[in-house]
Amino acid sequence: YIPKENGQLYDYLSRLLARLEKNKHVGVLVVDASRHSRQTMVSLLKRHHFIIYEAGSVSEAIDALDFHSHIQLVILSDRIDESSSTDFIATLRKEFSKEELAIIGVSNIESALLSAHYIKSGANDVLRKPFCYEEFLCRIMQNLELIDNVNTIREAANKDFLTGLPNRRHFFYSVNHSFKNLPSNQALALLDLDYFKVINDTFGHDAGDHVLKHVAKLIAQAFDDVYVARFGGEEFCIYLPLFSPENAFARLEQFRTLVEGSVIVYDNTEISVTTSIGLSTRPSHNIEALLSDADKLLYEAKANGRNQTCI
Ligand code: GH3
Ligand code: MG
Ligand code: MG
Ligand code: MG
Repeated sequence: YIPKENGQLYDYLSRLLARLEKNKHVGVLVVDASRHSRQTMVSLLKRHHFIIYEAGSVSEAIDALDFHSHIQLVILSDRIDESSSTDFIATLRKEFSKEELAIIGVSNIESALLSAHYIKSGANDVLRKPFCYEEFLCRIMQNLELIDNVNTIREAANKDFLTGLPNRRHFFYSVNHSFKNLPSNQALALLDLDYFKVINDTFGHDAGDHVLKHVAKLIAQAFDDVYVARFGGEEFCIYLPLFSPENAFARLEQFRTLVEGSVIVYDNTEISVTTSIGLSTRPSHNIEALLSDADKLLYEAKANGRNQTCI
């Protein structure tokens, strides 16, 4: 128990405790050919609750990183056999960015250029032996906090804040990065809730938000095998690669009736909503062209009386 009045110390210790809690999910890989040095390092790290892995060689290290995706930190000694530490770091950097995997070099090489060499090859940090444990831990914490912060920012940049669905930006990014060329059998659906303004006007904006979250959750569940996004307002987009027009139409119609039949309860009030869908099945390599096609079809669905899928 630390009295709150003890301001700075209290802040420091509560940050430390929060970090220790997080560390239980963080994998740390200790790479050193010497078993004895590994053990020294491991016993130090264990006190900080990390999940610890050991590798005695470069190939063991690569295997560990391939197998355990929660490894966020590599402590790399210069005592490794198959290559120099800096070459090994450069190799790792081809696969793992500095923002997803921190590498801290630990070396007893007597060279003024030691840190420069390590950092140029891609290390996040370097310590010269013998080092002070307190500093070592501070540097570990600093690097892990940086990874956490980058992850937080990345998530905020990719997610729609209200619904938690991927946003428009992330939708384009992931579709374009998944396919060099879009497959010719594909479908893209634009969904727009019907008379949503009436829902807002009748039940209030918070109720409208609740409806959007509800529909988003249905979308995430029903289309967890394809690409979905909230495009803005009450409009959603779904990209179905490798789907025939018939199968895509069936999936969207099934979803449309699911929304139509679902009763959304907000503040003891039952709200129902329907959705209009424009479904493009053009074999185009251009996602923008598909979108503009789907938009026209969505307009048609609205004009024809809403609560329908136009293909
Ligand atoms: P239509 O059937 O033609 O699509 O009619 P509509 O009322 O759904 O369409 P309209 O474009 O006139 O209105 C959309 C409304 O969605 C207006 C806007 O205030 C509301 N809206 C947009 N984003 C949000 C949001 O994040 N939360 C809430 N509650 N409302 C939103
Ligand atoms: Mg509208
Ligand atoms: Mg609408
Ligand atoms: Mg709209």
